[in-house]
Amino acid sequence: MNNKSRLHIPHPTARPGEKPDFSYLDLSPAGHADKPAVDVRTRDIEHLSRGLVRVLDDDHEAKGPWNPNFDAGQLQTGLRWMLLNRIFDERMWKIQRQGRISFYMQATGEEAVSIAQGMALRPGDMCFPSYRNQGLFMYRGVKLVDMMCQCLSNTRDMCQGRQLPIMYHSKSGNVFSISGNLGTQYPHAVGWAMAAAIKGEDHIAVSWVGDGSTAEADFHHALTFAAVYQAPVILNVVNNQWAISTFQGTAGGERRSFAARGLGLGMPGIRVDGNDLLAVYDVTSWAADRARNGGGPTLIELVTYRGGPHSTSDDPAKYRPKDEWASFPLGDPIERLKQHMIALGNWSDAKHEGLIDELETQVTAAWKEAQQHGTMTEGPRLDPATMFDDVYADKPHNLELQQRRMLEIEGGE
Ligand SMILES: Cc1ncc(C[n+]2csc(CCOP(=O)(O)OP(=O)(O)O)c2C)c(N)n1
Ligand SMILES: [Mg+2]
Repeated sequence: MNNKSRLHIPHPTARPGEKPDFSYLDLSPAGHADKPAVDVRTRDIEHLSRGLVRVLDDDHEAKGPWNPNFDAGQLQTGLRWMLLNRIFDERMWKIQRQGRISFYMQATGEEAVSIAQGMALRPGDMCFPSYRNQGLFMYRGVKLVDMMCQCLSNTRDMCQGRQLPIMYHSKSGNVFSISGNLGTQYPHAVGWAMAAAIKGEDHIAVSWVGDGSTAEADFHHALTFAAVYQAPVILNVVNNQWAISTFQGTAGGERRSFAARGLGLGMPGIRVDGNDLLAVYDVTSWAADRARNGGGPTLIELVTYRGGPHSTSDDPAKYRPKDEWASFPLGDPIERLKQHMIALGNWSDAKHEGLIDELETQVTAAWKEAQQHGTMTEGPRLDPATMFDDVYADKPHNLELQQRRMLEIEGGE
């Protein structure tokens, strides 16, 4: 036997107890990436899928052509919403640990994705989010109390108790329902964008998946349709390095960047520092302009790090070093923006603490209000008889039977 073939099993660079090792991450210095015109040919910007668009440098200074030159108000808006996202997540985590909701997922360390991209889009654009885009729901007008009531499956739950906690939607905010089946939002977004193009609208669709979800067939189908029909869509891959306990290499990130996934189809890809609010905002605005001007889809890879556990159901200490987040070279998006604002002279530690207090109070008030509509242990409760409504336009026969049976049992008691 002289067979040299070997099955390659990707392994993360560090497991629990080992020193975190991010040497696999290609980093470009802030300000280095060029910014092409929005009608550039894909073949002329292939390098942007390999490099990393960064604006904020390690000394918290904004640099280069992708700097959106935010004024103090815009910087504060970005900081406020990212902080709200984090404080909300921290509170919901505790609430789950107290046994008052059954499940939760945080976006810790990834807040710049939802907030910067939310800021770069227009209200008429349609968003197809993943479960880590709660910041986007907040930014697009969903009240905290309504998000909490969804997690409580109580009488004010927007899903009327039919969904897992965190599966929000917002019709008025143009944010599609979160799906538990990974990646389904990608073809939905592309289909919506194709319809917008057929109707001659200038709205675009935007979707998000994680690094792990790029291994789903839906991801690839969606890319093909988007490229073939030049759909006005932004397809985001949030590369937070982990997919529950498997690292990004398991989904195919070892040899080429996720941003390069569309190149074979002629779709441009841009790899961006996902923890840099300014860079994410500007890259998203560029892709939105390109789509609105008939340039078709763009794939954006947002390089970030999942600072917390995957969800309330797992323990990352079992599969990655405890101090990995602290060693992540792109840091924490909130801390970086805060330091940038302090360096500019329009922010301070005292103002920051004041803002945290204000947002904590807002979250506490929302939680008080949410509980009035019922918790897992206290009423009021949803009427079980309504659980068959609003699922199918035409109720299937088997559900009719089940509903009748339930009413008989209830009536008999
Ligand atoms: C089709 C499908 N397969 C598997 C799962 C179970 N699952 C839920 S989240 C997840 C990991 C996804 O990781 P990634 O796409 O990187 O997103 P992240 O959680 O890091 O944001 C898996 C395997 C699922 N929900 N749907
Ligand atoms: Mg991931």
